[in-house]
Amino acid sequence: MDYSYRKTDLIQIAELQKKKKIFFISDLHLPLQFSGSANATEQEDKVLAWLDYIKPKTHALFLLGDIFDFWFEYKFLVPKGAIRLLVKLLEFHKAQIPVYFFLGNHDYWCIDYLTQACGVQLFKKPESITICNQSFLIGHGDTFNPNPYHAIFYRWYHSAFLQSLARTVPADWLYGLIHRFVLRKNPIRNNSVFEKKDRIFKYCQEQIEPFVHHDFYIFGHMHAPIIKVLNDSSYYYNIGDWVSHYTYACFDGLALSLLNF
Ligand SMILES: [Mn+2]
Repeated sequence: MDYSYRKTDLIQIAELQKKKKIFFISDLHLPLQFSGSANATEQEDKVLAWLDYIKPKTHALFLLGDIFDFWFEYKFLVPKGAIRLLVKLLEFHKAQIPVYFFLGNHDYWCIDYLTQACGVQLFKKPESITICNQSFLIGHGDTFNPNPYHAIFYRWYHSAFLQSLARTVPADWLYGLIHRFVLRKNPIRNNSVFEKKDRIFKYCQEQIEPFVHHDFYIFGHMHAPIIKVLNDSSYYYNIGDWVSHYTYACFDGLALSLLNF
C-alpha cells in the first residue's frame, strides 16, 4: 500500500454537463499584503479575469496548491491578501460549481476558513479519482519525491505538533519570519530552477504507475508546464504556474489540454 496518496470518493464526476469542462490551475503564489507593503494586484487581476472567462463553462475547478504565498491559519486569524480571489471562489460556490483545493507547501496550514467562507473543499494529500471513466491522480506534488529522507522531512513539516507550536508564536512574528527568511529568498520569483529535474514525474513513473495505473497524472509545484508520456496509456501533466507562465489544464471529458491564458 502506498500511503503517499489516497483513493477518494469525495470527488465523483461520472459525466460532464453539456459543453462544460473541468479546469486545473496551480501555483498562483498570491503574495501577503502586510501593512505598508505595495498593493500588488496585477497578478490577482489576471487570475480573476481567467476565472470570469472560464466560469460559464466550468463543471468543476481544481486548485492544485500554492495558491497563497503564504497561508498559516490561526483559530481566530487568517492572512491578509487575495481577498478578491476569495470572493470569486464564493461566487463559484454560489453558482454550484465545486472548487477542490489540494494544499501546497505554501498553504498547507489551512484549517477550515476557506470551507466556511467560500465553500472550498480542502485536500491534504494527492487523491486518486475517476472522472468520466478515466483515472486521475491529482495533487500539488511536493510530497512526491523518490528520496526517502524527504518523507521524514514531510512528517515533521506536516505534523500537528509543529503546527500547534507555531500557533503559540504571535502572528506578526511568525509571518514576519516567514516573509523575511522564506518568501523573499524564494527562487521561483526569478526563474524555473526546477525544470531539469522533475522528481514528481520520476516518482509517478517509478513508484505509482507500475503498481496502480492512472490515465492522467496532474500536478503543480515545479513551475514548469509540461506534458510527458509515462507509457502508451498514461500521461503526466505539470500545469506550470501563474508567476511566469499563466498556464492551466482543461479536461473536456475525453482529452486533457494544457493551455495558456
Ligand atoms: Mn509548491
